[in-house]
Amino acid sequence: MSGLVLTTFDWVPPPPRGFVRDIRIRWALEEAGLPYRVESVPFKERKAVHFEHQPFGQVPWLTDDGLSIFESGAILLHLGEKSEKLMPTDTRGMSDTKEWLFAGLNSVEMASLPWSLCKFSGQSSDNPIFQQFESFLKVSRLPHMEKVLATREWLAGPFTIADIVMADTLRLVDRFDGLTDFPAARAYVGHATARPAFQKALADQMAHFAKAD
Ligand SMILES: N[C@@H](CCC(=O)N[C@@H](CS)C(=O)NCC(=O)O)C(=O)O
Repeated sequence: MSGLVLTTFDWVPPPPRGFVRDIRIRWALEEAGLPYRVESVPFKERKAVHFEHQPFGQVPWLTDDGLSIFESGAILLHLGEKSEKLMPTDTRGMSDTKEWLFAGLNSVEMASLPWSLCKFSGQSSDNPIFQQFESFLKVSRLPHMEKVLATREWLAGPFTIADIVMADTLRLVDRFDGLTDFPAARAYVGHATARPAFQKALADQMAHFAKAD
C-alpha cells in the first residue's frame, strides 16, 4: 500500500462514535494537510491480519508505504516528525511536545479512562471503586492540569500532537460532565475542538461508521 493509510473498524455501535481513536490520527492528518486514505477492518470478526498490524486487535493503525505503526501515540509521533504543523523541529519545542504527549497518555488518560469507563457503564457514585477513580482524576490530576491550562493556550507553545491527545482525553471527561469544576480545561477542549481539522475529522468518523449501519 502506498502513501498514508489509516485503518479503523468498519462499524462500531453508536455510543463510542466520535471517540474512536482513529479520530486522533484523522485530526493530525487534517492539521498537517497530509493526503491519506481510510480503510476498514471488521469490528465483529477480527482476523489474523488485523492482529498482525495491531497485536491487541484494536484500532487504529497507520501504514506509511512499507511501515505499519500501531498505538495512537506512536502514530502521532511519526506524523509529528513529518510536519512542523504537528511538532516543532527545535530541541526545546520537540521535547516539550513529547513530554506533554506522554503526560496526556500516561498521566491524565490513565486516570480519566477508568473513570470514563465507570461512567459509561453506569456505575453508581456510591461504588467505592468508582470513588477511588473519581479521586484519582479529580484530586490528583485535573486540578494540576487546570493550573497549567489557565496559563497557556497550547501545551508546548504552538498547537501540537500533544494537544490532540490531551484535548481528546479531556473531551471524553467533558462528555460525562467531569470538567464542570475545571473551567480552563473546559475552555481548552472548546477551542481545540473548534479547530476546522477536528471538525472535519469528527464529521468523517461519524460518516464512516454511519455508512455501515
Ligand atoms: N492504546 C491504544 C488503544 C486503542 C483503543 O483503545 N482502541 C479501541 C477503539 S478507541 C479499540 O480498538 N477497542 C476495541 C477493543 O479493545 O477490542 C491506542 O492508543 O492506539
